[in-house]
Amino acid sequence: EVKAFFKRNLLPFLTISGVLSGAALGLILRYSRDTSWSKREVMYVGYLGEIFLRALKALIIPLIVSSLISAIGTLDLSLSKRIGLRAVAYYMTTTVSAVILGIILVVTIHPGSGSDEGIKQSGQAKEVTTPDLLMDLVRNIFPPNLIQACFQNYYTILIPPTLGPNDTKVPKEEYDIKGGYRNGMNIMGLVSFATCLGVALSVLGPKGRPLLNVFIALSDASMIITSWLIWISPLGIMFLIASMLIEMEDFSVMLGQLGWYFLTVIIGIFLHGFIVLPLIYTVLTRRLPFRFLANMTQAYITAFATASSSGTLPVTFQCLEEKNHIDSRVTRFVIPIGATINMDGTALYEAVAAIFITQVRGMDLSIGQIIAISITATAAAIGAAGIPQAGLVTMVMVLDVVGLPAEDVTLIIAVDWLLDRFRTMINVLGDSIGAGLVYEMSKKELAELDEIAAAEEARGGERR
Ligand code: DAS
Repeated sequence: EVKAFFKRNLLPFLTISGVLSGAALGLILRYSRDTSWSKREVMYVGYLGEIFLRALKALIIPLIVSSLISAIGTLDLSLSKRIGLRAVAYYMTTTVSAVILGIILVVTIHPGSGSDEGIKQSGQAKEVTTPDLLMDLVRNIFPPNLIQACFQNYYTILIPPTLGPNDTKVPKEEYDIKGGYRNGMNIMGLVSFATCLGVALSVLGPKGRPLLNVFIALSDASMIITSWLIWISPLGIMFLIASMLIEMEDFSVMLGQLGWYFLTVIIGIFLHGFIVLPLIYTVLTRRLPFRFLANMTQAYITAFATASSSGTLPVTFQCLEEKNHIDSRVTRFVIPIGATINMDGTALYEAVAAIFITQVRGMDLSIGQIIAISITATAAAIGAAGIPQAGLVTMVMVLDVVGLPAEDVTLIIAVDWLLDRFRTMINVLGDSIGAGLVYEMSKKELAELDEIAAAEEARGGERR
């Protein structure tokens, strides 16, 4: 019994020990000397982590495109519509509830009060306005060139490459300073195209089957590669966390208002992720969420280590299908969309950050402005990509709505690289619980679909 338990939980056990040893290694290295670490040394420490991160990213396109197309293509249209609507209803409800929770907390704790000696404007932000970001969204959702969408996204770079932990990991050439855009996958564009193609193949019926089979095979093959990759995640995560710790700014930035702001976001994120969402899951499925959450451990640890919902996608699929036995037609349909538009952690963070900055600026907000902030924080979270610090960029929309300039984001940038990891963890958790709920609500219809398919198969066999 004990042997079976360890065999079943070997990977999460290894991963958690990877996190702990990464933290220990990082702190020992960091405090082993008082001079700061050079970028080259940070790269050496994080080398294996970088390999793991890039291997995960390499899987994103084949996995997202083939999973969406094969999932939607194999479902009948009416069921796809119902599953899609259930997913979007859940996404909207949980994102808005996260924003409301964030606003209640930041107004209650009021982290921006007191004198502002703890807060300093650090770094220069590019002049970015809401129309810029709305144009980014349009360019991303409707990519004029699908091949280009595989390596070029339109997310405005707010802060030029600085010494922030995430930015030192992104080589300079990946910042196209001319357009101010980051070269990375345009996941939103690929998701919108794959959804359309999946629907088209479903409409096409038998004639589309040969192409659909290609995507089904590609999706399953990508999952096999994921199951190999996941076994190096403990090592990858360990070095990602170690390199993160040796290059982080010293904790003194956490004193004063920034520390209270950090605490407000963390309290909100954990309340939403580990109380509100599990409560919704328990009420709707009439089952306690502990086993479901325990089975997702690998996914949210990877989310924390990579700070990228998209990068964590392969692991999220694996945990949902292998551990929580969610039907792959549901996971491969709702997870790529959820990882792109459902970001509860980011929505809560954007509302808290914007109101915190108004508090530091000594501004009083009217009810109308608070409502405007909750709407734009929801929209900004939907528009944020599943890449590191995307939420920091789209927050410009929220600041804009209360008349604050873009560079005010530099007030909170010192702790953003760590908050990003926590909010990404909750983003992934929200997507996972969403998939679990949509599956529970769609079980019966999926079974009926299987019966029809089995009957057709039997009839086909008789005819042959
Ligand atoms: N890092 C983003 C993600 O991957 C979240 C954010 O930047 O807010 O979900």
